[in-house]
Order: sequence, then structure tokens, then C-alpha cells
Amino acid sequence: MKRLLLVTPLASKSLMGAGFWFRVPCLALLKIAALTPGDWQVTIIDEKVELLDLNQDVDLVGISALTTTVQRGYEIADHFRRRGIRVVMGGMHVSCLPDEALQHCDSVVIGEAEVLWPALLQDFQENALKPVYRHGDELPSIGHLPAPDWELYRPKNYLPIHMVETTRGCPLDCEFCAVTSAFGGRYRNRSPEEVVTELRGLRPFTGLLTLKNCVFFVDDNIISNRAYARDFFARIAGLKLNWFGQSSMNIANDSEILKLCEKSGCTGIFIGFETLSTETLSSIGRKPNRPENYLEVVKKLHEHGIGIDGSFVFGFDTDDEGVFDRTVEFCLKAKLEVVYFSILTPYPGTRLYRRLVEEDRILTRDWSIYDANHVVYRPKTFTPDQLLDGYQRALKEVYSYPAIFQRLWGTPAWKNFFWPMNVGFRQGVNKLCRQKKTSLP
Ligand code: B12
Ligand code: SF4
Repeated sequence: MKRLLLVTPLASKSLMGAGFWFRVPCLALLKIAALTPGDWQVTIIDEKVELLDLNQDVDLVGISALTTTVQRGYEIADHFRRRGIRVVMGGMHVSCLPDEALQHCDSVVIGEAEVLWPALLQDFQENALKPVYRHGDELPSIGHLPAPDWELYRPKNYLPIHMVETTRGCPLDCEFCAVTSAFGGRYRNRSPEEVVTELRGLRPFTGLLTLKNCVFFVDDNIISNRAYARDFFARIAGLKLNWFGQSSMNIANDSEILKLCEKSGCTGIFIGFETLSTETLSSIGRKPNRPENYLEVVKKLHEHGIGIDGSFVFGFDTDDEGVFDRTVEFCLKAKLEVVYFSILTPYPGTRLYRRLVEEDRILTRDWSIYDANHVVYRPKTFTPDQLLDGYQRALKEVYSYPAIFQRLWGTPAWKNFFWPMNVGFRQGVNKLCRQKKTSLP
């Protein structure tokens, strides 16, 4: 039996890196394991939760890499290749920069693995591995695929949460985001029946303090297709889930969807507010956001018992020095249950990356700090250190105990797992802010 090792490398400098309490499993590798024929023995190692033995005996290594984890991914790949073991890499970063990746691995899978993986394994068995595997312009269907086997992750020290995908793609193509170029500008749905079958097959996590039947839908916009969303939420209403997802903020304009979310166990929604400035929003191309409605959006979700993980980005060309205070003030006033602040980061494959390259504003290609917690480009209205200082100050303020209390107290979501989540984030923030105080390595 051939042995396949699948690896998620560690992002050691990121807020969500080593030691971070918010240990979320990687869905991609479970999907790839599910696509692997039964005559392979598959092991998955996620450096976030376990040690990788670089000297183990395997026949093939597959590494999944985001930009912030890719440097560590290359180190791992180099190591195995020095031992004569073939290495394949996939994921968002290497799909955008395959030539860079090929300096460290034997093959790169550009884009989605589903249709390519079985053929790649066949080529490997025939000793005919190609350097590049890519699908045609027509993006593959995401339906009728084998379900991930979550038992592979059972013994690992992850948060007790299952990740499930119902759609892929996003038409909005925001300047700083890689999703449209990676997954296409058209939403592709799995059939609701298929997703419900997958959900029914998940073995619940046990434990006294465990939030029961917790599922994170990884879709970039869970309500992208309203008719689909209505049908889907109605179908999962009887499953007693506590689910989390990501949505555009026009979810708040649709009272039927909000009711269905509540009925189906929606516990939290991640919303990309991005900025409080209309001028900035139009510069990045984010259409559904209207800052004058933000408070109302939050209120409507709260009325349905849904907590909000609100995301904001600092460092846009239109930002001024007051942006940090204004944003913290908004988060407290709106009572956002979780706050995620990022520093603008030009990920390869985005329009932002191309523009900043043209403007000669990229300061470093040390991918390990492309984690949205460091400054890697020359901002227009700050020095890099001013941006980093303002960002860290805002994070510390919003995760101070009085601010956590002010945000959570009195919201309908106060009683569930948002309290420990905030304490976890607070620890991560303190650790991040203790790192070196300059913006560049
Ligand atoms: C869930 C999620 C998370 C989770 C889990 C992350 C994880 N490792 O799975 C959490 C909350 C922890 C997270 C954190 C971060 N995330 Co995140 N996240 C996502 C999200 C919404 C879904 C990921 C997912 O499961 N997709 C579905 C799977 C099936 O797709 P996939 O992973 O791309 O895998 C497919 C292919 O890429 C390929 N493939 C992938 N790996 C491999 C490996 C091999 C061997 C092969 C052959 C193929 C292959 O095949 C897969 C199946 O088709 C994506 C957006 C998106 N739509 O993908 C952002 C996204 C991946 N995150 C992103 C970022 C920036 C981050 C953070 C740096 C911080 C931040 N700003 O929030 C941290 C970094 C965390 C870390 N240390 O790794 C960016 C990555 C951009 C980039 N170029 O790296 C994305 C694309 C969001 C965006 N809008 O730009 N994230
Ligand atoms: S940031 Fe969100 S809305 Fe914008 S392109 Fe990316 S996934 Fe779509």
C-alpha cells in the first residue's frame, strides 16, 4: 500500500498561528483525502495542532499552502525532496505563483483539486508526474464528490467544529481578495440534498462544555443565491445545529432569510464591514456595504439571536489617522461579539497585488508575514510603523476586558461561546503585540 502524507504548514508569526486557541481544521486536506483511492494509506498532519516528523517513511507528500504558510510549506517540501520523496503542492498561493512553488516541489495543482487529484495519483504510480496540473477555463462542479471523513481529525486537538462547503466562488472581486480569481465570479452550489446528507453523517463532538453540533459553513457568502439559501436553511432547521457562516450584509434586508437563519440554529455570522468610509468602499469595489446602515444591520441580526464577527481592514489609501479610533468606537457601540482587524495585505492573485507591484509599493516578499497582522507594503497615508502601531493599539483596545464586556453584555448572543472566543482572541492579540515592534522583519 502506498503512503500519502498531507500537510498543513504552520503560520508561526500570525495571530492565528502557533499556540492560538482558535484551532480550526483545514477542510481542503480532508477533501483531498476523500478523493484518494482506497489502496493508499493517508495521514494528515496539521502543524498547528501536532508535530510533523520530517523523517517518516512515505511515498508522496501533499502540502496545502496559503500565502502566510507557504514559506514553511517550502521548507517541508525541500526537506522531503532532499530525501528523494516526491512532493505536490496546492492551495491559493501556489495556484497564483506556480513557478515559485516549482523551485521546491515536483508538481503544482493550480486551482481546485477535485478533478485533478485522481489523475495526478495515477501519473505518480506510473512515474509520470507532470509539473503542472490545471483544469480548463470551465470551473468544475463541486457536487457529487465523496464526503470528507471527519474521523481522520477526531483525535486532533481542534475546536469541536465541522467545516462544510455549500458554494464556491464570488462575483464581487474586491480589490484585496483572491477568491474571485481563484474560485471564479459565478457561484457554484452543491445540491441542498447532498449537503444535508453530509450534515446528517457528521458524528457530534461530545464533552460537557462543547457547543453541540457546531458547523462552520466556509462559503464566502452563505446567502449568495437567495432561493438556494431559503431552501437550504429550511431543510437544516430540524438538525439542531449551531452554525456559523459568512454573509454579505444585505442578509439584514431579508426578513424571511433572517427568520430561517434563526430557526436553523445560526449562532454567528462573519461580516466583512471592511471600513466605515464610503469613499474607501467604492475604491475597493464592495457594493453591498453602506456604512450608514451598519448599526441597523447589526441590530437586525441581534434581534434574531445571531452574533456577529465583524471584520475591518486598516491601511487603505483613503484611511486617515482617525480610522483606528473611529473603528474601535463603532465596534463597541454596535456590540460586535467578535472583532477581526486586518492590515491591508496584497495577496498574490489579487488586483491589489498587481496595482501595488505597478506602483512599486511592495516592501517585502517574506510571505510568512503576509498574515494581515504585519505591514508588507508602503501605505499612502501612514508610515509602515504608524500603521502597525495604530493597528495593534486598536486590537488591544477592542480586546481589553472592559471592551469585551461592553461588546458582549446585553447582546442576545452573550451566553454562548463568544465569551471564551474573546478570551482566546485576547490572548492571541497580546502575544502578537509582544512580537517585534517594527513593521518589517
Ligand atoms: C475557512 C477559512 C479560514 C479558516 C480555516 C483556514 C484553513 N486553513 O482552512 C480560518 C478562520 C482559520 C482562516 C484563517 C486565515 N485565513 Co482564511 N479562509 C477561509 C475560507 C473562508 C475558506 C477556506 C476553505 O475551506 N475553502 C474550501 C476549500 C475546499 O478550498 P481550498 O482550501 O482553497 O482548497 C482547494 C484548492 O485550493 C486545492 N488545494 C488546497 N490545498 C491543496 C493541497 C494539495 C496537495 C492539492 C493537490 C490541492 C489543494 O484543492 C482544494 C479543493 O478544491 C477562505 C476563502 C475561500 N473561499 O477559500 C479564506 C482564505 C483562505 N483565508 C485567507 C487568509 C488571508 C487567512 C488568514 C491569513 C488571516 C485572515 N486575514 O483572516 C488566516 C491564516 C490562517 C492560517 N494560519 O492558515 C485568504 C487566503 C489568501 C492567500 N492567498 O493566502 C482566503 C482566500 C480569504 C480571502 N478572502 O482572501 N481562514
Ligand atoms: S472579500 Fe468577500 S465579497 Fe469581496 S470578493 Fe472576496 S469573498 Fe467576495
